[in-house]
Amino acid sequence: MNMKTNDTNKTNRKTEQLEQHSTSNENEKLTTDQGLKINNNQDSLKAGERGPSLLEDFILREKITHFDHERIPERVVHARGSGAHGVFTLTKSLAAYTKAKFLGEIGKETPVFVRFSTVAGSKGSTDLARDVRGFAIKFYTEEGNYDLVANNMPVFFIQDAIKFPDLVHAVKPEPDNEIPQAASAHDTFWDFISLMPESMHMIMWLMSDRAIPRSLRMMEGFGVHSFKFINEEGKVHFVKFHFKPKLGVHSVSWDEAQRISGVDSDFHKRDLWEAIESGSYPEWDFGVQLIPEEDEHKFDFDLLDPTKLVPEEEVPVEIFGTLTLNRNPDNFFAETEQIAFHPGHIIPGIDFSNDPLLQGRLFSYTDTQLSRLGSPNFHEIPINRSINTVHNNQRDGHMRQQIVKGKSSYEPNSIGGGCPFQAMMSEGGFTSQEERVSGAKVRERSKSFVDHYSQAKLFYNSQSEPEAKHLQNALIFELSKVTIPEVRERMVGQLAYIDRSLAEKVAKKLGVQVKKLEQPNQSLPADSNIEELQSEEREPHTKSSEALSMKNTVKNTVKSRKIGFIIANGVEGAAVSDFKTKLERDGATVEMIAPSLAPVKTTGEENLTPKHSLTSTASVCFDALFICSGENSAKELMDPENKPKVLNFINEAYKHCKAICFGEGTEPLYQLSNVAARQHKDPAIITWEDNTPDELFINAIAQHRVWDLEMERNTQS
Ligand code: HDD
Repeated sequence: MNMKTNDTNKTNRKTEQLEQHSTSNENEKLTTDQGLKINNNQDSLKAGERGPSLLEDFILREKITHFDHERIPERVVHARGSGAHGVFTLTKSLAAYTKAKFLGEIGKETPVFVRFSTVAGSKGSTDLARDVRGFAIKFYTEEGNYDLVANNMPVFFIQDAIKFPDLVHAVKPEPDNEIPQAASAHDTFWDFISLMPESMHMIMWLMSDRAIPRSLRMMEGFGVHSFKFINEEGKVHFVKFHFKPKLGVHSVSWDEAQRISGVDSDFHKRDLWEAIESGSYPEWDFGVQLIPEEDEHKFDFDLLDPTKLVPEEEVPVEIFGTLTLNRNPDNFFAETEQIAFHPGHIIPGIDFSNDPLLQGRLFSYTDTQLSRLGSPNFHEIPINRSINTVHNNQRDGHMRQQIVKGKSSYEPNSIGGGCPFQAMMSEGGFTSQEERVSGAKVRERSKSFVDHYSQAKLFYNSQSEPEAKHLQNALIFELSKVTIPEVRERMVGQLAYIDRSLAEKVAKKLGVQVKKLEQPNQSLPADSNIEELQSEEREPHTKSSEALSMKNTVKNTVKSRKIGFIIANGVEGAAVSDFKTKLERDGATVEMIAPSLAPVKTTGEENLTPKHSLTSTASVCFDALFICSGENSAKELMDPENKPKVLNFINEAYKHCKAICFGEGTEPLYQLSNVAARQHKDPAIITWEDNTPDELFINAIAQHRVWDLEMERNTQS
């Protein structure tokens, strides 16, 4: 029995099902795939000890053959992922809106597996790429699997699935030289984007700090499309899905992101894994925006347009449940890699809208699994199995697992007693929502999809000053990598429709002019009256929205924040343990960093064992630093060998707007660092002169970063 599933809190129908397919090698003998015990796994069978290997060596052949075939194609997008098991708990009933059973009964728990991902990079690329993050959830409900294949941004680049291959080809490494990896900062991406004004709203999100999250546990999740809820009476509501992290939405700076990519390119994967292992389970509030079917047309945008969000000021997000991740996978490949999501996996009470992006997705996901997992039987892979047993007449195919008894595999039949039977609606049988549709067969975009700039403007207007500055810098960074001046200029022309001063600031750094575009909207039919349909003056109903700025996020907890304690011989043992206890009491994680990995002598009885040396880690791997009290330890840290490294730690943390606490006796280090040059009170710098340093430090860490002082901190350093 696997240790992890012994925990009764995490045992559910899905873990029990997975357990039947799990194995452990503990205390077992090595065998071949046929169960034959192997006596020598060191040498191949040879004709004489220096002779050639023999074809007869079935053990060698089996081992090498399996190895030769152990890679499968990576996902064409979202290749790099991190996953975890968990539970979805309903806290308020949605039965008035949907007949989906897992959303009906308060307290109901549904097992889930969540896979987070970056989009553009390959499987081995860095976690800290500037990119959208996937947030795909498989709910193992009693009515079958329900997949919500979501992202950490509420809108998308394109309005119609027919443009998806173009979008992905543009962002992926360029086809001639396969450069650059996991980055949108290159010619083809911006060439495409500058010709696709419908992507402007998403570009604002992508260039914002949302694209460089501090942690996968500190991101929002959005279903993007409008979906439909249908209740027992057949009443329909449009619904937008939200997941709001209980730890708040937080990001790193771009400079930090680039450093993290070098120091620990698995930063997000490790962070998620360690948080779950330590029992600090990531949690999200599950919320929905509900729009009665009859209100479909009451907005100044089309609910079917995936480049638009419904401002929370217009339709509030109501919270109905909690998503908790509480168990790491046992095997990355078997679970995180082989899981197969599909927006078309729905259950009674939930249905699709006519969003043309969603409609195209409904084809793509099963199709891709066939090439990725190699068989129409991918639903039989343990992680993909429904907890509701599967009964149908699908049969055979590569790697079929289920042994279906009986003679008939067709319907209707009399030989099999007519089984399996169709289910009536009252028995949970799925029926698509009855909807009247009419119209000429046309290959066209609805004119209600034409306003591409208002919500881009809304997003930009809603950013706090530091956030807007980061967004601006992101555009400058990305577009500076574009080698074709015409593309840069066209992109700046697009930005001018969002915000003139943003365009001007970016243009200045790119060495181009802000010019009016001759044809800003290529997606319109040639005979459209563009001036009438899309005015650059057009403003959204909502001029700014609090929910769109991370400034207004949760900032009252240090739970799971990683604090680096810099220590050396002679450190004040009592001060270290006091600070550590207080931080850990509030849920933070403390890790010791010393000049070497050797045990550190304190002024007390106990030695401290550092987890890191000043060489093996960097300040970017921590949320805050405590330069631990002690005159003697400060002296050791000022050794010529240690001093540059310690100062680099402090100066970098300072530059990245983090909380830093200087203990008693560390003034010499403080004076040598860039922190000493500060001219104003900085709430995130705590020193030996403060009365309640522990409280101040904890409060500063909870604020995440002092982004407002970024300019000041950086101009001094
Ligand atoms: Fe997609 C994977 C999310 C549009 C085609 N998509 C994929 C994953 C996520 C999303 C989170 C990773 C799932 C996993 O972890 O295995 N995709 C989205 C969102 C979209 C979106 C939120 C827009 C609102 N996707 C989209 C379109 C198409 C695809 C328009 C094609 C027409 N997506 C795919 C895919 C992938 C995929 C090629 C690659 C691997 C997979 O499906 O299983 O089929």
